[in-house]
Amino acid sequence: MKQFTSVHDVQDVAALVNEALKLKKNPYAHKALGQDKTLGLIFMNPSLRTRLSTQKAGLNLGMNVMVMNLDKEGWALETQDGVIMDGTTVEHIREAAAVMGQYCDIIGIRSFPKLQDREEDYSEDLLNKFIELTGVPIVSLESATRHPLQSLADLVTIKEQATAGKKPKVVLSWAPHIKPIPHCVANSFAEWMQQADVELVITNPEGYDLAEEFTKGAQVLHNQDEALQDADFVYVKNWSSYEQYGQVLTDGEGWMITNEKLALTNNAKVMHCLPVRRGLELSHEVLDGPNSLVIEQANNRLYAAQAVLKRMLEGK
Ligand code: AN0
Ligand code: CP
Repeated sequence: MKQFTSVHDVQDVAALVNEALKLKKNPYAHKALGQDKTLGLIFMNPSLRTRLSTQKAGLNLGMNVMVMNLDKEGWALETQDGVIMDGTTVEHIREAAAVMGQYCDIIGIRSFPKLQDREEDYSEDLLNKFIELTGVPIVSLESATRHPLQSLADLVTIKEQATAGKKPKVVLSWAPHIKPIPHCVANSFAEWMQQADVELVITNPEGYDLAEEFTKGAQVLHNQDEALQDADFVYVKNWSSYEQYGQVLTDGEGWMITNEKLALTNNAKVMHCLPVRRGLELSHEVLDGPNSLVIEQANNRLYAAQAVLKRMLEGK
C-alpha cells in the first residue's frame, strides 16, 4: 500500500480487517519488519487516540517513531502555491514536506477541514501535497474529508461483535453538538460500511445530509426512531451541515441516544469514535452501560493502524 487515505486505497477490505484481528492476537510477531524504519506522525490538530495508537502501532512493529505537533512546534506554514511570503508564514509546505520525507519512511498526517469553503476542504489540498512532496507512503490520521484509520477500527469492532450468520443492521445516527464539527468520521464510516457485509442506514435531521459521494447506496432517514428499529449497532456522531456548509442548524433536541432510544433497537451495541460530549451527544447511562463499545473501539485503533503500517512496510 503506497497510501492510506480512504477505503479506495485498500484492495481487499475484508483481508485488512482479518489482518488487524490477527495482529490483535499477536501484536509483537513482526518486530523485525520495522527495524531501522522511521515513522513520522505530523499533527496540525489535537489528538489522543490517533496519536497514541499509531505511535504504539509503529513501536509494536519495531519502528522508530517521531511525533510533531506541526501547528505549534513548527514554523508557521504556507500552503498556497505561488504566493509572495511577505506576511506571517515562515516556511512553505513545498520545502517542509520534502524535508520530512528525507527523515521518514512512512508519514502520517492529521489536518482537519476549516469548514469555511466546501470546495477548498473537499479538494484535500494539504493531504495531496504531502503525497506529492514527501515521496514516501502517506497515512491519513484524519484529513479534511475522511478518517480512514477510525473506520477500519470501527469495521474491526463490528466484525468482532456481530452475531455470526446474521447481516447486521448498522445505523449511523447524527448527534447534537454545540460547535461545527467535520464530516470526516461520518463520511468515512459511510464509505467503509458500503464495502462491508452490513445493512447501513443513516439518520440525521433535515439539512444535515452528507455528500452523496459517501452515502449513495445507503438509506437516509430523517426520522431517527424509524431508523433505529431493529438496529444491531448504533454509531453516534455529530457533524455540521454539508448543504449549508459548516453551519450548526439546530440544537438537535431529542437526537441524543438514551436507554429509551435503545429500547427501539435490537439491543444495539453503541459506538462513538471519541472524544464524546457526555449528556449532549450520548447519555451517561448509555456510555456507562453494557451496550457501549467505545473503549474496545478505541483499543482497536491500535490494530487497525498496525495492519496498515505492516502492509506499507511489506510493500504490499
Ligand atoms: C473531530 C471530528 O469529529 O472530526 C475528531 C474526531 C476523531 N472531533 C472533534 O472535533 C470534537
Ligand atoms: N477518534 C480519534 O481519532 O480520536 P483523537 O482525535 O483523540 O485522535
